[in-house]
Amino acid sequence: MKIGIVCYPTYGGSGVVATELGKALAMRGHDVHFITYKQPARLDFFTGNIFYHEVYVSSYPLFDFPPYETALTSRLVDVVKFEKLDLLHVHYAIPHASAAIMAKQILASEGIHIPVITTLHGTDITLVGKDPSFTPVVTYSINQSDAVTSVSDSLKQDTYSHFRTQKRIEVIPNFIDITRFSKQDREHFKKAIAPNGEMLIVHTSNFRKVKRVDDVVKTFAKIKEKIPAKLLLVGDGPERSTIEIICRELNLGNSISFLGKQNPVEEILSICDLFLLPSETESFGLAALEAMACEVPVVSSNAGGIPELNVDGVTGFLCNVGDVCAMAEKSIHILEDNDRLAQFKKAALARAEEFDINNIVPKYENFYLQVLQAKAK
Ligand code: GMT
Repeated sequence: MKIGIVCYPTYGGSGVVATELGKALAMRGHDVHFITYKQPARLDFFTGNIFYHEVYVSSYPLFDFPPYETALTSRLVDVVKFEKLDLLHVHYAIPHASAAIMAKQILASEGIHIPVITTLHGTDITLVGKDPSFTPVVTYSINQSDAVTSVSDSLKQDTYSHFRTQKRIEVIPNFIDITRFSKQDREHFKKAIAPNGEMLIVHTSNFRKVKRVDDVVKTFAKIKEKIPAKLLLVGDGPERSTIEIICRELNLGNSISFLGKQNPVEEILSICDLFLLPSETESFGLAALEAMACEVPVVSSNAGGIPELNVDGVTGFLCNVGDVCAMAEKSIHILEDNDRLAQFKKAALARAEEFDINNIVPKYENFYLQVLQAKAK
């Protein structure tokens, strides 16, 4: 198949999933065309069947807001037409789905019929998409897509409750490449960070409000009262300065390291004992899956699709959003007994293996075939 993939090229979960999917499809023999405004962060190798088409938005003094969606639409029309693509798979509804639908309509006027598959990732539905300023366009784009997938059942239900749509939504969860994300021997690194055998707690995110990173710090402060521990905060974003202030106020400066954006995140996860994910909403929790693949149990909120990944009492624990006392109590329960910790680590890996890339990518491939067959009828 010749597949066009549109996504955010940044470190965000939707971009990571889209890029890893494209790479895996290319490895399985498909031609994959990425159409994005920058080279996707995870597009770290090229083969003869991976192509990258940059979307260039020209500037003009009149434009306070560069018309990215228009430029993307035009590029999609161009790439579909000249590369003879079989389908477009767009990740994150805003503005990718609406741009693809516009491109589809332009191409149809020229007799070219390109199926559009939209994958909903989370905040495009639960946060941004339901903002009234976007709702009509997101609803229309979902309804006009040839097919729609969501990354969890929870997100599928959220889509039905926030939008006027009866579109069939196929749930295809996030996935992980277990050959890349697996526990690595980094004992020297662990000794440098935790010289006295402290437990290492970790959180990775884009430091947006929805991640409740302040809850991570508050939970950590409570854990530290009972267990010698250090906290590694990986990633960056708008909340980071506020979080740094909270850490100073709680006098936690020496116990918390802000590592910023890191590419080889699996090397950091490999030395950690517990992952905290207290999100307000979370459609799936790819960051938690990455941790679990590196044998790190997860104490999380029970928001959105997290319970579809993190099994309460087995791979970690689920707590109500904002209940930092419960999160600290459950974390201590896991960390205070070495045998119990080992059991949770083993279970986390076993659960992560269910989401291995080799189990999930064929689901997308089969879905594409169904869509193409329906189009051919
Ligand atoms: O987590 C983020 O804020 C980034 C966001 C994205 O779209 O880049 O992630 C969303 O998509 C991921 C991949 O499908 C999911 O694993 C994340 O749970 C989801 N984030 C939220 O729902 C907040």
